[in-house]
Amino acid sequence: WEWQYLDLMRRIWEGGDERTDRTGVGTRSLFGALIRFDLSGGAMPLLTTKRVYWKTASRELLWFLSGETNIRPLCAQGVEIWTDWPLDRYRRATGDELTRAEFSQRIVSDAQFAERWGDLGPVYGKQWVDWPVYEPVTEISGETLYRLRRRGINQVAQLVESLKSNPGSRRHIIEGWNVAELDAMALPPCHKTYQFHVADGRLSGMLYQRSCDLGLGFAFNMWSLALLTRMLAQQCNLEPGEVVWTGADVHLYLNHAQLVEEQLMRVPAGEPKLAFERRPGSIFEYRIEDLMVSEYAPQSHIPAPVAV
Ligand code: THF
Repeated sequence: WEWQYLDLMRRIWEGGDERTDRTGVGTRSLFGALIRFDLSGGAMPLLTTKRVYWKTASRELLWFLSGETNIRPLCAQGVEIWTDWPLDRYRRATGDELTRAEFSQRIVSDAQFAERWGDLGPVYGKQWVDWPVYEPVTEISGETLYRLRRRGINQVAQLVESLKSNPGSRRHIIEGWNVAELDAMALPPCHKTYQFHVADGRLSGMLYQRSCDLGLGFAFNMWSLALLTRMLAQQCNLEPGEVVWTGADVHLYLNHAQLVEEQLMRVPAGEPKLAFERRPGSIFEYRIEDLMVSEYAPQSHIPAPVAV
């Protein structure tokens, strides 16, 4: 499968449309791509042509499932993949030029500081497990007044229920794109729509990603899609089926030239596997220690800067 990734990378690097993007870095991009992977036998879509920090990616997914939108629990685990956005905001607002490490340390050690500067707004975690709902409370001179319901919709819990009670449904969806709240998010969701499908006792998962950083984010996004599908399958007593990743604006940042050129010279090797150490009581109770990856002997990590 990894050739699908490398071919896409080559196609974009050699023939993608060059465009200026939000971050000002510049990209080459292609609109519309699809990659499939079969999860049978414990297989996972983990790149072998560079080391991918699958624990970091998994901690991010568990953080989404916890409903958190503050980077504090991530920083406390040494996960810095979301730190650059709050840091950027902090620097702009205060003119304080502290380093990322100092900022992250402060987020961990100072709860008030974290509350003030560490929140990303109503991003994935919020929308996945607490999508806001308004309910009518009263009518005053012909106008209905609404209030925010204390608990929003837990899409993930509802998904597990619907997979169990109505597996044949074509509505097994988790949606991150809450139009009304986009402005309040540090970054509107990239991996915005997940859909699941049950056939022959197998659970497949599909992701629609509106925007994909192919050099950096993709490895994480593909891993997380597969991990989420596997966790849901375990919870619903289904066998893992396939994952189908689709990307709309799929791009390579121009400052990822070294990564791209190095990775395109490498050849995939090995078939990494994932097993769960136990079956947690619910989809919300997985811990990093529950994940056991084997047969992963990747080539060396290739660092690349993240565009903020
Ligand atoms: N913005 C951009 N420009 N690219 C992205 O991939 C991206 N995301 C999330 C939100 N905005 C994005 C953030 N996710 C890394 C990985 C995932 C990220 C952000 C950064 C990253 O730097 N990975 C390094 C290792 C980092 C580490 O473990 O310390 C790598 O080499 O993989 C895509 O969802």
